[in-house]
Amino acid sequence: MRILHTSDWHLGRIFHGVHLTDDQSYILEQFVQLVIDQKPEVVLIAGDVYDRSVPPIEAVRLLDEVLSRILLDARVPVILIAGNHDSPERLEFGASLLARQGLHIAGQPGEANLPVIINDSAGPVCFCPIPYAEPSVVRAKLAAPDAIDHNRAMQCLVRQVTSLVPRDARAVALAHAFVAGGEGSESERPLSIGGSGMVEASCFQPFHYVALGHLHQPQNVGGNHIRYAGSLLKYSFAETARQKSVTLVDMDGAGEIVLNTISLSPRREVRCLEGCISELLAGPQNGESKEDYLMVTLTDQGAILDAIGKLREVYPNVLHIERPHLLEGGELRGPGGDHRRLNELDLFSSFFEQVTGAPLSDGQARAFTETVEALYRQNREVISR
Ligand SMILES: [Mn+2]
Repeated sequence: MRILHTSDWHLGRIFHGVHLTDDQSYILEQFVQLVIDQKPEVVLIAGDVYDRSVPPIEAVRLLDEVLSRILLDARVPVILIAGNHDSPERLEFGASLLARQGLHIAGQPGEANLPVIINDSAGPVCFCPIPYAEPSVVRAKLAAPDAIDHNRAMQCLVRQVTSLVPRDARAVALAHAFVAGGEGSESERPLSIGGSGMVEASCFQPFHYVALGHLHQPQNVGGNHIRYAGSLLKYSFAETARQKSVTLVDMDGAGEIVLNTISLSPRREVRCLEGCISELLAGPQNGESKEDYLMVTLTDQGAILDAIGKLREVYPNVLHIERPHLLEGGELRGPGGDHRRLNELDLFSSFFEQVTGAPLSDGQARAFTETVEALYRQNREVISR
């Protein structure tokens, strides 16, 4: 059984003010070609298909086109689940109609998510879709009062879906979660503000392979068979050093797997440049493209008039400039270091302590966390363009 695993496409993503749809379209063209060349028996997309609950029209069109080509031209079935960025209800529109064409969509957890069975010469492989869901949703949908955190919720979801897998069948899960031991990369939205939001790798013990989404760096966690395929593109400047890829999984009749990662080439690289402005204006030195998306760290000490305008004459896609010398010892840098690298709770605690002189109490921290989590939940469903 040959499986192509990808995730976190984030169609409709805006990166420092730039709509990435053209970049996503460019790389998905290669993805479709890969499906045609490698002839997998199924494509798995492990959540965060879209970047937000109401995606831009261009993103919906792009997904429509890509899925149509995979299903109708390449004739390969697709299983996809909702991630924390997708609207579960909107994503699964038409799910039972589309399933007859080989497009299996799981937006919400529950009994409708039957395992998708695909046979090879050794027998059936059961693909178990486990869409992302907050613990409160799992408690309500599965009548599971013990789903008090993400880990317990995942245990309930796995129990529910594996109860439908025949004994001795090979089983593959698709899930969207933060598995303990995984490494984040700044472009994921946290699943929980106060608590850990993590699930233990041991939740996935019943499966021969676990196709994960959520963390944007391709990586294995807790063994070879539990894997994040990583995001389609680099969605933050913290990801410049590492390569993105999709994962090709070959499974034998006993459920043993061999993994291969395949890199796709983006239309524009995401890179960081550092130097003084006069050096940088000389243009790229090592054959890099001027069109790349850049974050520039300027080492100059003094003021520079319209630095970004000057840089954009050479590098049209400079998206962000850092001026570390302007911050050092100044008022802009808070006591906790770089504020953009703190989570909401730490950031607020530091602000609170500065203003009141007293640390945030446990009760206050809880109240803050509940409020922010409620806002995130609301945001998932709010109409925004
Ligand atoms: Mn994601």
